[in-house]
Amino acid sequence: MMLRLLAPFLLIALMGPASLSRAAEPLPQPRGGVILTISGQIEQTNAPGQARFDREMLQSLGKASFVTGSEVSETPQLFEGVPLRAVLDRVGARGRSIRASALNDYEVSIPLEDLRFEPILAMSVDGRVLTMRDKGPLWIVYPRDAHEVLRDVRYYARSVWQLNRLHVE
Ligand SMILES: Nc1nc2c(c(=O)[nH]1)N[C@H]1C(S)=C(S)[C@@H](COP(=O)(O)O)O[C@H]1N2
Ligand SMILES: [Mo]
Repeated sequence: MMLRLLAPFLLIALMGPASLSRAAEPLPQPRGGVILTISGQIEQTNAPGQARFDREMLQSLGKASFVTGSEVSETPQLFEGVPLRAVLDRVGARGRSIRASALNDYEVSIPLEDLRFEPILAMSVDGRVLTMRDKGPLWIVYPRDAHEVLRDVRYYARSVWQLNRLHVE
């Protein structure tokens, strides 16, 4: 009797955290053009060994924005996009670092500790959607003006523009 009463609660307790996490939902197929492909140590895929995202899928993961100066512009600009953390959570990334690559084959390794600075995948700057011509469609941007330590070539080098691939390792 007792067990029958408790069973539903036990079930909920067992399912709880995993079923609430967005990473548990299967990743849909992109309907628009793929602008970001994630590979490596990830739990969610929608192509063999890869998680592919179109713009809408990325936007559905959340919004983040900040105003900051950068290597590109000392005049502070408004960067808007999706938190890098939300994207990595969505694919169930498990690793220590990500290798970020760009359309121009630039590549850099970003330690996952950097997520503490809440970098974003910027999709627009000062309200203008980023095109490939101006460092889009995705640009990893750190909130430099919020943390003195980010004023460093290490982080500038991790500010990958024309980003199109992330490999979790
Ligand atoms: N796609 C891409 N992103 C990149 C780079 C690059 O060559 N290609 N260079 C990096 C380096 S080393 C720095 S210091 C900053 C500076 O960007 P800037 O050359 O536009 O000033 O961008 C980083 N992001
Ligand atoms: Mo650099």
